[in-house]
Amino acid sequence: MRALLLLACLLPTVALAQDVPRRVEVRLSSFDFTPSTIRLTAGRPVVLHLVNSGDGGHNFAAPEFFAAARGVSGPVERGRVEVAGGQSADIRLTPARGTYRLRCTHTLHTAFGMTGEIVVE
Ligand SMILES: [Cu+2]
Repeated sequence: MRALLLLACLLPTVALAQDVPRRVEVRLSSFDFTPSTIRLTAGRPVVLHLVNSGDGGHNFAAPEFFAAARGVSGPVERGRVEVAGGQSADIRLTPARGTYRLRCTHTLHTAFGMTGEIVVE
C-alpha cells in the first residue's frame, strides 16, 4: 500500500519532467558564440538562454532554424534575436531535425568570426 502511494506521488513528477524544457545557455561576446556548436534534440522543448556578456550589442541570427522550429516564443524577429550588451533573452521552442547556420548579422561581426552551428538530432 505504501509503495502504491509512493508511486502515485511520483508519477505526476515523472510526466512533468518530460514536459519541462531543457535550458541551454549560449553566450554572445565579441566575436564568439559559446558554445559555437549548439546540440539539441529534435522534438524536445528547449529554452535558449542567450546571454550577451559584452558591452556592445549582438544578435543570434538563425532564420532557417527558427522557421523550422515549432512553438517559438520570445523576442525573435525576422529569424533573429537582438541582445543588447549585458542583457539576456529567453527563447522557448521545439527544434526540428537539421543542421542550421548561426551568425551575428551586426556589421562585420560575421567577418570577425561570430558564427556557429545548431545541430538538431
Ligand atoms: Cu555580434
